Amino acid sequence: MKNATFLNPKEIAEFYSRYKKNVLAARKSLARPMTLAEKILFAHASDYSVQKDHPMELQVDRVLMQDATAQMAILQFMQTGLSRVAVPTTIHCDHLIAASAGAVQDLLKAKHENDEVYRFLKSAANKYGIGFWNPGSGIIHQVFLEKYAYPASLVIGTDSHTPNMGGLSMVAIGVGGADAVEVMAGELWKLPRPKLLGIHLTGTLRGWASPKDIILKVCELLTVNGGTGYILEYFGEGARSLSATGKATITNMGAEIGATTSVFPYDAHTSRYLRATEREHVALIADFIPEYLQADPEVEKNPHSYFDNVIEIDLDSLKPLVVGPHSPDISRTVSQLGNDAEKNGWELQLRYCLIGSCTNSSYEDMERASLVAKQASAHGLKVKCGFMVTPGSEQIRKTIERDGQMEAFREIGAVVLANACGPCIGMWSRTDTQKDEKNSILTSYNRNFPKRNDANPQTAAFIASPEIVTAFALAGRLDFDPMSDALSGADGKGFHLTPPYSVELPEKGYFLDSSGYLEPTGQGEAIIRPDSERLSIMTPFVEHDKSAFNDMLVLLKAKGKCTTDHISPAGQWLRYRGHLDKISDNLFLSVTNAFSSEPGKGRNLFTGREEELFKVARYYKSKGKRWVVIADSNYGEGSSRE
Ligand code: MIC
Ligand code: SF4
Repeated sequence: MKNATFLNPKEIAEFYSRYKKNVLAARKSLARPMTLAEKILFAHASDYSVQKDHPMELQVDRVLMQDATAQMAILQFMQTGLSRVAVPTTIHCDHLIAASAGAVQDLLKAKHENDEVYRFLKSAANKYGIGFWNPGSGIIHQVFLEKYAYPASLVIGTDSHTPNMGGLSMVAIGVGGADAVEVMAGELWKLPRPKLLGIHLTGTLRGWASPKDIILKVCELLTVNGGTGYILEYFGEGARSLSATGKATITNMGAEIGATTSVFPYDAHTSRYLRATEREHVALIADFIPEYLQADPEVEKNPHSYFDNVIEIDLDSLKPLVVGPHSPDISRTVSQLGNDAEKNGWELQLRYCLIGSCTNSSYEDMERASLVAKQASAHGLKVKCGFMVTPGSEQIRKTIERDGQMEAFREIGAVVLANACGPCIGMWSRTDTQKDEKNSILTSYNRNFPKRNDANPQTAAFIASPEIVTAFALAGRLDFDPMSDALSGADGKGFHLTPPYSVELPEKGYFLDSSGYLEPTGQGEAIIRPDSERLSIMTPFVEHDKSAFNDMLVLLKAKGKCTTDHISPAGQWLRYRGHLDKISDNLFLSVTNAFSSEPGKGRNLFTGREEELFKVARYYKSKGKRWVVIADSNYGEGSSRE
């Protein structure tokens, strides 16, 4: 078993015997049926009698970090003076690769430009006993799902889409680097006890509807902050009808509604996925203890007694959706999009369609999208706008290269990007539009707030499933309905697309690949160039006494939506994620301040000048004056930046 290096069989067996014992003890102590999220949390808790308003102290099984957030986390870990991490940890290099010409050139360029950051992360990983995944090996969540996920485990990751792994029946939560460092240093992890929201799925998906549409529906129903403070637990016959990777699409995007995480019960799909990805030893045990990997039967029978809130979604009647622009909860059916676009004056011509990202780059996603592409090729039709494909990992890339999906994409005119985040996080050297030019794009990603993909506030970004995105690329227009409108083939004859059927797992098995992995040796030193512009060694923070918080100046009062992307934008700033002083120059750049006319600005109370907030903050610091920020309702929601 090749993957034994990733999930040691002996440790897995020990984990499940401990887990079972802990669930039984918690059930006895609570003396009532439990949901799955409760079983996993209580089995990892130091004390399951904790009151609802007390934080739980949890034993975390694993930590994962991506290259943008890992820099600051490792710099903090170095302050602890420890020689190795206390829990298994991995670093995945995916965020710093900019999309431009295509996979090969883009990867070479990224390796050159980020050389010192990669060197630092690699050397630190080696020294501190952290597994390291090289740039190009895949997007953090896809690689983790393929190699490290196992049902009932508890992981934290320095990326807000860590809940992706909830699709494999585990509790996976996105955190900032400081939380990760505490766990890596051997501390228990504190989590305010989440509330529970049950999502009852009935029926089965039909036609063009896909798992993506389930989560887009949840976004519509709950809105962008409706999940705050909740774990979303899916259940019902509809939940049992979905593939493991389809479930991961759904739990991934729970981040968009502010949910702590989302989780699906274990079933035959999960088992098949584990077996297909070299984790048969996990499936063998999990298949034997299903009652520990799902909610107790009473919960499904009477959900309102066990969840704080319950919503129902009927999959039989679910239609494919398109959300956006600018927010994932502005939703309508695909068929209504044309009308909405005309009414709102959105550019009808699509400039780009992009599929992939950690949310939708599984084999099943690529297969369904490629079935649409093949229908077009059969009629000699190519895409009518830019079309980019991001495979989620080298394993997926090699498998779809072997099985022909990649060829199908190329045939209709796709550019294949590196196995990385790319345009999903604004790492996109886009040249077809002028700055501030109004235009429309459609992606299968998860976030679509202004400037997210290309730094242009006038780009209207919409989100849909990969197969719907591919269908739209063939029409090149927002006012196209793949379910009823005909496309015109090379011979001028019209034809209709038929909905793609699902192939859950590759018939010939995955092209298994771990070539991008480096096992740590525990040797060497973390390398930082003394003159570095990208990395700076940190100095310990001073401990504050309470009196330090008196008589402070108000730097800003946030008004309206104020996510981490308003507080510390990404895109070009990803460069400085390892340099505390330089990254501070993007502080609050996009925040609307109740006391000033332009976003990112505020009044300096000493000089009376209105200027960038980071300049005001630096000025106060130079005068020894402390300052405070007054937050609005969703302050700090979104990404995992600290
Ligand atoms: C994102 O999707 O916004 C990111 C980029 O992955 C962030 C992490 C980061 O900014 O480093 C996230 O989701 O946490
Ligand atoms: Fe990367 Fe996009 Fe996923 Fe964030 S959401 S981890 S940027 S692919």
